[in-house]
Amino acid sequence: MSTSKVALVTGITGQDGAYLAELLLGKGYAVHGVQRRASSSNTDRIDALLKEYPDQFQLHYGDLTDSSNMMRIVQETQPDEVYNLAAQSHVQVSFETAEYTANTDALGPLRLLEAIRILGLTEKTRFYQASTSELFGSSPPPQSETTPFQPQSPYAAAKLYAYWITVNYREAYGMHASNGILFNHESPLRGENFVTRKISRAVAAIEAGKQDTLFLGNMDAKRDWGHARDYVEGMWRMLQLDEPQDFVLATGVARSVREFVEAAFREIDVEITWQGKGEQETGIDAKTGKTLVAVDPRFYRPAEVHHLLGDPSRAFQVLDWKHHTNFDQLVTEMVAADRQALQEGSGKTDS
Ligand code: NDP
Ligand code: GDR
Repeated sequence: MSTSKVALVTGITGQDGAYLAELLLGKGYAVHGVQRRASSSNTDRIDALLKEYPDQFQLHYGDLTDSSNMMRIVQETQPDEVYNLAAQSHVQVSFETAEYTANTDALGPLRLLEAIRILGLTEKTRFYQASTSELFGSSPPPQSETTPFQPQSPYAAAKLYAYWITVNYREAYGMHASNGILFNHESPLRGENFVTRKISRAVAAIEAGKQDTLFLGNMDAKRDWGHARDYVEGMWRMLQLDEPQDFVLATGVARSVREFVEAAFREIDVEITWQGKGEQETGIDAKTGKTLVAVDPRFYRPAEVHHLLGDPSRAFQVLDWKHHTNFDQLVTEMVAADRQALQEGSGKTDS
């Protein structure tokens, strides 16, 4: 299918930005991405796409904390669809950078919505807000679109504002604005300090003899982990609906961090057995007796979200969306990619 539509994607250099760009470019969209200025290159995830689609794919320097810049980019690009993926997206980091996180994650979407409104584009431009399962926080599982929000971090509190301002602009100005309430989604492109990628990289590095031990925080936390490639498809489907609505995207299966560790080590034929409890817990290689996993309380959070498990029924019914990659396939793909990166000499081992 080919289209002459124009999409503006913030957060283009992130994990989801790369998968979404690939999807939209493949559908024939002209894609404009917002890139932050950085002292060294931050376009690794999209460099291949920039080469492959030189006429369809263009980057603009920008930052969600800069209203006039957002206004200019929206004016210049006149997008049919805006995907607001940009965020300070790390929950633990948000406790240390609470004000900055609020500025980017709460006021950033407001700035974009205001740009669309002030430029008279409310009829033309559809808006996707990257909302999150972190909004549910301590609400017991399973969580759906009707579950009360109980945010547990500055990140989640900022995203709560973004969620409601998106609903508000939909209701107040009739905008086609939707929230995707996405549960955790991962991939080989996942940032290196999120737990899944930290684990997959460590497993590859331990196998290669480049790392001794993987240090983690709370291993009891449970998450509903899917693959980013599946989730960007759901984002796009939301903006193709006649009526804007909010949707949970999830797999419907939750696993603990500990289970992710076990599955990842199985990929290199290592069986982990656990000893001790709490801060004393260690993961031992059942064959060699070596300690491969240990707890470092530095990775504990001031407040934790213990159990996220999504109910994606509405997305299945209305969007005809379902995940294709399950937990085991996700772990296999991530560990394989990090093993290959190490073999090719591009794997960093600084976790
Ligand atoms: P990443 O952390 O991989 O990417 C975040 C992107 O936002 C990067 O491109 C980053 O740029 C950019 N960015 C950060 N701050 C600013 C700013 N002030 N102005 C402009 N751009 C900025 O996140 P993901 O791709 O994983 O997630 C995409 C979105 O979805 C985020 O909003 C996240 O909060 C949300 N989300 C993610 C989920 C997940 O499991 N992945 C689940 C639910 C929601 P740079 O590369 O320069 O740092
Ligand atoms: P999360 O993802 O906080 O769910 O936010 P993350 O991978 O950071 O943590 C998941 C769980 O693992 C526990 N954990 C650790 N986490 C990290 N990062 N590092 C560790 O060493 C570690 N040890 C244990 C955490 O405590 C937590 O319980 C992600 C982000 O992508 C958000 O932007 C998004 O909104 C949500 O997912 C849905």
